[in-house]
Amino acid sequence: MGLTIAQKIIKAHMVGGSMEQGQEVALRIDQTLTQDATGTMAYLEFEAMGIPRVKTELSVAYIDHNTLQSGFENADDHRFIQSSAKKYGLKFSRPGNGICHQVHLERFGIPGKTLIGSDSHTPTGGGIGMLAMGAGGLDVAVAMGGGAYYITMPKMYKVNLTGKLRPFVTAKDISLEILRILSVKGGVGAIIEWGGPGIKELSVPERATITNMGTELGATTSIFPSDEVTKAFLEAENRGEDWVALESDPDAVYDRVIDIDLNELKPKIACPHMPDKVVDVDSLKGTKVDQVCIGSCTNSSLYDMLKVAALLRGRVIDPSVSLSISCGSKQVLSMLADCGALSDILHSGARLLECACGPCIGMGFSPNSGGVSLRTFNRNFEGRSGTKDGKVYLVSPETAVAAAITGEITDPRLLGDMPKVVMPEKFRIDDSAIIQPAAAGAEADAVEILKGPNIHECPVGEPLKDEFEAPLILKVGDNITTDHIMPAGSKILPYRSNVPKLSEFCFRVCDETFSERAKAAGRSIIVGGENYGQGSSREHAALVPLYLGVRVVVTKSFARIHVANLINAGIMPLTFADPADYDKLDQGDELKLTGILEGLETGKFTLTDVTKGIDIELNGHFTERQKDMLKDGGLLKYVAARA
Ligand code: MIC
Ligand code: SF4
Repeated sequence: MGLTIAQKIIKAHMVGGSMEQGQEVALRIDQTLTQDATGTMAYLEFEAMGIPRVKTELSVAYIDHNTLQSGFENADDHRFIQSSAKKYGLKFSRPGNGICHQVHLERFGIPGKTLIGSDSHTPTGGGIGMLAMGAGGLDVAVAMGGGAYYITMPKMYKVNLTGKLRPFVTAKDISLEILRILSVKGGVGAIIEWGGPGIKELSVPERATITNMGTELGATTSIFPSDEVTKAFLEAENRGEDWVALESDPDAVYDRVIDIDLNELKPKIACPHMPDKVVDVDSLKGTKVDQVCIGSCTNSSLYDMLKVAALLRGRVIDPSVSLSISCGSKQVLSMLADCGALSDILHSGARLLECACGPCIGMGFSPNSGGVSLRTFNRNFEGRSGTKDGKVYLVSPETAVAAAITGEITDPRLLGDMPKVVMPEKFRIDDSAIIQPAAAGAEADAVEILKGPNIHECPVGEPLKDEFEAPLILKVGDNITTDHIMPAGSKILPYRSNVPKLSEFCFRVCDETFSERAKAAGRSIIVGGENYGQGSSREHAALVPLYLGVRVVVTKSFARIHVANLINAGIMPLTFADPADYDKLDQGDELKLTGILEGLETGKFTLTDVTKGIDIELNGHFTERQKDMLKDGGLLKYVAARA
C-alpha cells in the first residue's frame, strides 16, 4: 500500500510506537522553534532538565509576540531567552526580524524534515513540505534535548484542488472554504494533505497561508508536496540545496477526500467569533467597518503585501477606517521599501506596525468598543483583539483592502481589475538579525543566563492519588479556546513567565471570579463541552489551572495540543462516556473520583456527584507513557525520575 506525504516523513522519523492509526507514534524531531510568549517557559523547563546543549539539527528562538516592552518584564524575558539561546546552542531571531512562522519558512524550513514549535501555527512549515506541528513548551524542551515527540497516529485527509483561482479570490479564501466545510473541530485527529492540479498555481507563501490556517481545523498538521514551486521558492531564498522532491504515492490511501473547484470559489469571510462561521463576502456587503488589520503569520508574505500595495496605489482609505499593516518579516518589509511599494501603502493612510504578531494577539490596535474589525489573521475568538465586544471578521488581504477603501464590507471584485503583481526571482537575504549561539564547550559554559525579577519557576504537578474529591469549580460550553482559559493581550502577555500573576486572569473572559474561587477551593475540577482547549499551544492554559488547584478536567472532547499540555502538567483529562451526562452536572456540585489508579488501566472511571447522589461514567484512555506521566505528576517529574 502506498504512503501519503506525511506517512513517508513519519516513517523516516519514527523512533518508537506504531504507525497504526490511533496508536501513539514517537518521532525524532529535526528542528524546533519557540516564540517569546511560550519560550520563557520552554527554556525554564529546558534548564530544569539539566541538558547542556540542544541536540536537534536546528533550534531557533524567536521574539515576535510581545515586542511592546511596556515595562521591564518583557525586556527581561527577551534577555532571558537570548542568553538561553546563546548558552544552549540555538539561533536567536531578534525582535523586529519577523513572525516566527514567516521567518522560519524563509530562512530555515526544509522539505521532508520534522519541526515542532511552541506555537500552534507551526504547521505553516507544511507549505514547504515539512511535517510541522504545534506543541506545548515542555514537549519542545524535550525535543530540544533530543527526546522524541509523541503524537497519536492521525487519519489522513486529502484536499484535491482543481481549476484556477479567479482574480480577487485567494489562498485565504481556500482556507476559509475548508473551515466552512469541516468546522473548527473537523480536522481533529487528522493530517490534511493538499494536492491536485490546482496546487501548481499556488506559491509557497500561499500554500503556507493554507497550512497555517489548518490549525483552526484542529488538524495535527497540514502539508503540501515539495515540487518545482517549492524549489523556486528555496532558490529565491538562496537555499536551493535544501530542496528535495516529496509527493505521495499514487496508491496512497486517504480516510477522506474533499474536492474544491477553485473556479467556483468566491471571496469568503469568517464572522465573529469563530473561524468557521464562514459566508460569502457579498452576503455582508454594506456592513460598516471601523478597523482593518493586514498581517499576521497567515497573510504577511511579500506576495500578500505586494498585492495590498498594488491595490492601495493611488487610493486613500476611508476616513472612518483605521488600517494597520504589519509585514511578516524584515525581508518582506525591506523588499517592499526597495521596490517603492511601501510608499504606496503609506500614502494610502495606512499605519505601519512592526514586523511582529501585534494586533493578532491583542498587542495593541484593539478595535473601538463594539467596533467591526476586518483582519487577515487566522483567529477571531471572543475578546482576543483586546476589545471584549469587538467584532472581528477574518478575510483575505484583497477583501481587507476593499473594506479599508470603502469603509464597509465590500466584495473585492468590485475594485476593478486586479493589478498584476510580479514576484522577484531572488529575495533580499540579510540574516543580521539572527544571532548565532556560543560555541559548545568553554564559550557556552561561560554564558550566564539572565533572569529578571518577573521570571518565576514553573509550577509542577503532584503524584496521582487513588481518590480525589473536589468541587466542580467551573462549567463551560463547547469550543472553549485557550484564549478563554488563559487570555493574552498587552496587559497579560508580560506575565507569561510569572504564573502567580498570570493566574489572576485565568478564565476571565468566561468568569471574572474564577481565579479567586479556584484558589479558595484549593483543589477543583472543571467541566467542558466539545473541543475543549482549541486554539493556541500555550501550556499556560494547563500550567495556570494547575497552579490554581485544578487536577481534573472532564469534557465531551479535547483539542489535540491542549490535552497533551494537560497531561504534561499532570492534570487528568477525562471524557464523558455518554456526552448527555454533561447536562447532569452543575457548577458548584461536589464531585468524587474513586479507583483512579485502576481506571488508568481499564480506561474507565466513575465520577460521583456527591451533591446529587448520582454516578457518571467517564473515559480516559492513556498510553503507558501518559499513565506514568500522570502518576508522577507531569512530564517534568517523569523526565526527572528517569534521568
Ligand atoms: C496564538 O496565535 O494564539 C498564539 C499567541 O500564537 C499562540 C501561542 C501563545 O499563546 O503564546 C499559539 O498559536 O499557539
Ligand atoms: Fe502570532 Fe497571530 Fe500567528 Fe499566533 S496567529 S503566531 S499571535 S501572528
